[in-house]
Amino acid sequence: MVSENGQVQFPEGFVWGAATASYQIEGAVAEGGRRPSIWDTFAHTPGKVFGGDTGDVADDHYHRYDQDVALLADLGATHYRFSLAWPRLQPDGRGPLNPAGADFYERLVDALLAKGVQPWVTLYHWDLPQALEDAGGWPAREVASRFAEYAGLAYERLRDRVVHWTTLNEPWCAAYLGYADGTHAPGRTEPVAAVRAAHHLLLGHGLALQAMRAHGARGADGTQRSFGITLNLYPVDPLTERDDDRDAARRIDGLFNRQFLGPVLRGRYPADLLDDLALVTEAEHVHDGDEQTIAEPVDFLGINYYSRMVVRAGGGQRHQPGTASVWVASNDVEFVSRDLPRTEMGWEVDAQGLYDVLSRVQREYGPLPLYVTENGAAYADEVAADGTVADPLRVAYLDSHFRTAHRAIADGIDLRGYFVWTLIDNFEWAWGFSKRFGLVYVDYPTQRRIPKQSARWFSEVTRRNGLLSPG
Ligand code: IFM
Repeated sequence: MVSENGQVQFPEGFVWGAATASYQIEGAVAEGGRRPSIWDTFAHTPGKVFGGDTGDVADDHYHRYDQDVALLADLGATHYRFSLAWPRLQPDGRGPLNPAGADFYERLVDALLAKGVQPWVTLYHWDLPQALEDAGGWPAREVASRFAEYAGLAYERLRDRVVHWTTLNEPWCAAYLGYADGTHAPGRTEPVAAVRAAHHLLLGHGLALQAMRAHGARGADGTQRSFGITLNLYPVDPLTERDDDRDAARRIDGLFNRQFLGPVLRGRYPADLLDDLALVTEAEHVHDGDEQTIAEPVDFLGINYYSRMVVRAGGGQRHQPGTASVWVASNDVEFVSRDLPRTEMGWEVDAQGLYDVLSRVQREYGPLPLYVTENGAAYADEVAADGTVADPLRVAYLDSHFRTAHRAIADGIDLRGYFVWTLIDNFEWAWGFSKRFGLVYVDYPTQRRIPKQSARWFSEVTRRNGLLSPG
């Protein structure tokens, strides 16, 4: 509902949350039996992460989770999306659960439930056990089975307390940043390996759903568990209606969006994507029955949205051997900047893009329940002399995106919830601690948490389940 003065009201029961990921916040990388992940190795490799930052301590959330859960409760969050660290639960990526790791997540989940915040688990947010990378990493088919084993064990342990289960976060990033351009762990620059990694991540997703459901899809109280995946999706627009620009947009959309939406929600890879990729690799790594496994039904789709891409055809070769690019078999495509405000990541602020993504998914792949599992912005926040942190740009960013989400719901899109990225400033991957996305500021030397202006604003949104008129 939108009132005449611009106030908006979200549907009753709308999920409001904040999201984080294990390696970005936990620290304690050598405690409780945890062993290295690919991100520990990568961050400790000189030159890979800005400023030489690592997740060794990060937000020290492993020791301070009680305080962080209290922050969530103060925000009025109904749900908290966080990831389990695979190397904490299965330090070498195989075998029984590590008791100390499982105890940590039980304590966290219990602390959330005690404050009335529902846990929303992601099984994989990029911290692959290093031992599995040493055995070939995601380009090796075996890792998909290892992931399913881990998912089944984690689910068995926590399913009585956790309703929502997400297999993967942003498999495009894990595959292409990790194995094609090497800007993320494990830092490999092998286009064929990246294509295989994407497939094995998706196969792992399908196998993990089967493994979890094999334990029963209900909790001890008889209520249904809910399973899904989170994809990062952007609209991809051609700069002009020229055929070559439209073809460039088709190819980038295929790599970024449809490579994942197709198999998960339609049970097949788009034929045009396979044709494009054939320039680099045939799809012999896709075995009979794999697409059926990947299409194991999901109960929801999580969407991470940050911006839009506008592209045009370039003059170069589609495949330039030796080029470390995420745009496998589309090295020629050029990305066009627009005259829009940008966040500290350099990402253009484009709230309408969220509407376009949600409506496209519902129209072409739905109907199915959708959640925005991440959206937010990095800005150069500073603590003022009076100890407060004013972040009006983040408030404006979130306000515009929440209003867009509301408009989508009013237009019949089945959007059920929204998680802000992120609860607290944290380790922003290759950018280390130099980018702040949090609703809560973290003073890293002291680990002091300071709720920003946006945190207070967000708690009003959750309390009202809506937005006041702008200005
Ligand atoms: O910090 C990341 C998160 O881990 C995955 N999605 C995008 C965020 C901002 O870059």
